[in-house]
Amino acid sequence: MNSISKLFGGSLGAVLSSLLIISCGTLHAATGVALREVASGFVSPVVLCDFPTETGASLIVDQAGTISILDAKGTKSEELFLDVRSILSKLNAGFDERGLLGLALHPKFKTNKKVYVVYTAPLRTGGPVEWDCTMHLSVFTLSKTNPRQVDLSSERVLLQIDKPYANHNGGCIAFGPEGYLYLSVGDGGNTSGIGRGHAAIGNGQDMTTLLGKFVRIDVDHGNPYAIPQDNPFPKGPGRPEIFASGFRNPWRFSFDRGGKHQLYVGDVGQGAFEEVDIVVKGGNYGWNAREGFHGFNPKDATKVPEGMPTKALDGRAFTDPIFEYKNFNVFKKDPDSKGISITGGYIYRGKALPHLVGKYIFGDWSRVWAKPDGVIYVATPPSKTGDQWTIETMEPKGLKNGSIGAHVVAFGEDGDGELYVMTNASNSLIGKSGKVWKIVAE
Ligand SMILES: [Ca+2]
Repeated sequence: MNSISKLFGGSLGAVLSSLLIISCGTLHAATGVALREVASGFVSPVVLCDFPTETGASLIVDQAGTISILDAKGTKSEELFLDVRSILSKLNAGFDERGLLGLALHPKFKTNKKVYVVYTAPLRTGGPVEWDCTMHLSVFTLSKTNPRQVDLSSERVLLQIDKPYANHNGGCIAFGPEGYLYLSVGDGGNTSGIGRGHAAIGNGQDMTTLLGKFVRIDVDHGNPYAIPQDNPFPKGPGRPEIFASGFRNPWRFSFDRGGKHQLYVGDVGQGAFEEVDIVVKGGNYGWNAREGFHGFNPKDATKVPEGMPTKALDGRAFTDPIFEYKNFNVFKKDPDSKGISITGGYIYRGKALPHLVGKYIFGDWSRVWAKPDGVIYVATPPSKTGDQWTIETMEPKGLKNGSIGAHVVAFGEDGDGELYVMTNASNSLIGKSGKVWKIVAE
């Protein structure tokens, strides 16, 4: 008997209880879960993915520049899978969005041993004066003598993207279902899509730069890569690598391993709205003319303009997000505000949590910038086209108000489709507070 029935007893209790279930029926579907710590001692873990040559093992990327193996027994390797610390741009002893940001193994990794990595390197020779760094997309190969280690000297840089500022890197990579490599790139940094290195129309809207875009390339052909002939603009104008445009800081994306294998991304907003997009070929997701479902004024990010532009300057229609939520920075005391910076996640397709199958699990960095008050959210797709997604706070067992007591840096997915949340408790690249938690049944 539940507590309401206990309190009122008999049929009245049953009626009240069912009313409560009706009125709150969708509010707590995100319970029945717990977070189990599976690895610690990281600075700030940003990627977890399957390591297919060892059953049950995963690779974990630390933004500070290292990759470790977590074996099937849950033991973190002493020896590093890859260590790029010597080739990274110098990182702040404080908050920093640069570092080692992306990892993807080639779909035929077991035979070709190719490992793709994204990191921020020092500004390349000849890079624009006063710009900050150069983002590298590189391929490495496994050591010929050690199957648990990448050969650092095997690096081949495939793509270099100069960055005017240190922030808004994106830097997430994954192979799509058709075998092409996708890379998310931030708008160049600073704030509101303006300043040094930002086009007058905003980098997200400027098709001559890869900043503020999703890039798609064919790493199996060409030198160093080929442009897929079904890219939306294979012959220009602008950069033929572009798959989709109009992003600010596409921080973490994933392909749904089930369903229609769609590409989901969390695009970090300026201060009013955080959003999730399903990224399609040729889509323009609006930044910096739009933030979520709203207009955006780069000259005053604190006021949401009336009306919403529906078309870019070149006439292309903007693509709406699938959902947005309010940001505390502008909507300080609004009960609908959910956070300050979205961390994109995954559609759950595992076995351990049947009630989450088909839902999008994502998070927010923290409800208060410098305080470790990150939250995990569960978004449920509408059952009817045209209806809204619903967003609930995940309430892992033992955690008050959904707060996980750390910043939510990223999510990961293992070979079985089970999900992990990666956290950092220092809001910086100082210390070793970074942890990896598996989302498990309560
Ligand atoms: Ca957008």
